[in-house]
Amino acid sequence: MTARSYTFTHAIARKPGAGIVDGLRAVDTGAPDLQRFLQDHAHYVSLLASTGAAVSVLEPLDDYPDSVFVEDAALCLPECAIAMRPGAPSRIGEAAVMAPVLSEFYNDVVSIAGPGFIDGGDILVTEREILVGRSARTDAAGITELAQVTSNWNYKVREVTTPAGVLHFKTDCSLMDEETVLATRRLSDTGCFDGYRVINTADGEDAAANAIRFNELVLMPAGFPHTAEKLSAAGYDVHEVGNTEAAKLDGGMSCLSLRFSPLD
Ligand code: CIR
Repeated sequence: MTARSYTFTHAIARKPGAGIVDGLRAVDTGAPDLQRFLQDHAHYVSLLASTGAAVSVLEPLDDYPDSVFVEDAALCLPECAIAMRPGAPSRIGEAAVMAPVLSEFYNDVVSIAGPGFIDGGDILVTEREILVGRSARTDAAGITELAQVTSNWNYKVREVTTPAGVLHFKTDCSLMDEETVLATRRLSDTGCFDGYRVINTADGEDAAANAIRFNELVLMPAGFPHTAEKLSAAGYDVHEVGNTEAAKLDGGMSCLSLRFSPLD
C-alpha cells in the first residue's frame, strides 16, 4: 500500500518576492536576502521535482509578504483541499488566493469559514490521524471546524498543544514515515506522539525539526549535522537545503510547499 501521508504526485510552491523584507518574524535578525532566498528556493523545488512529482511554482504576491510560506494557506488531503483561515491578520487573504489554484487539481475545495482560525503549519497529517496544534495562530474553533469538514471523509482530528513561544506545531516536528516523527524534545515530552516512534532532534538543533518527507527524500534545513546524521543512520535519504533566509521569518522546509496526491 502506498503511504498517503508522504507519497505525493504534486506540490505547489511560491517564489519569494521583494516583499519578503516585510515578512512577519518573532525576533528581528535582519532582512532576508532575496537572491539567496531565491537560490535556496530553486534548490528546494528541484529536489521535490527530482522525485517525479509535478511542482507548480507560483509567482510572488506583492500584497502578501509571507506568501512564500504556502503551507499555511491550505490543507491538501487526497479527497479534498481545504483553504485555511490563517491567524495572522496580514495573512488571512492568502487562503482566498490559494483556493482557485487548488481548484485546478481538485473537484472539492472547501474553505474554513470561521469564526475560528487555523494555519496549515499547525497540522500534521499522519497515516492514522490529523494532529492539530493549538498555537498563537490556531484556536479551538478553527480546529473544531477542520474536524467537522474532514469527518466527511472519516478523518480523525486530534487537538494537541504547540509549545509556548513556538510559531507552529510543525516548527517542532515532521513526519518521517507511517510510524515515525522527527521532533524536538520539548514537543515530544508533552506526550503528543505516544504510540509513534520518535527521533529527537540533536541537542541544540531544535530548528532542524521542520523537515519534510517527500516521496523517497527527506529535506531538512542545512546546518544541523547531528540531526542529519541521526536521520541518515535511521535509513532516510537526507538532503540539506539552505534555509537561512526563510529562518529569519521563522519559516522552514514544510512551510515552503503544499504537498498532495489528489484522488480526482
Ligand atoms: C509567519 O509568521 O506567518 C511567517 N513569517 C512564517 C510562516 C512559517 N510557516 C510555517 O511554519 N508553516
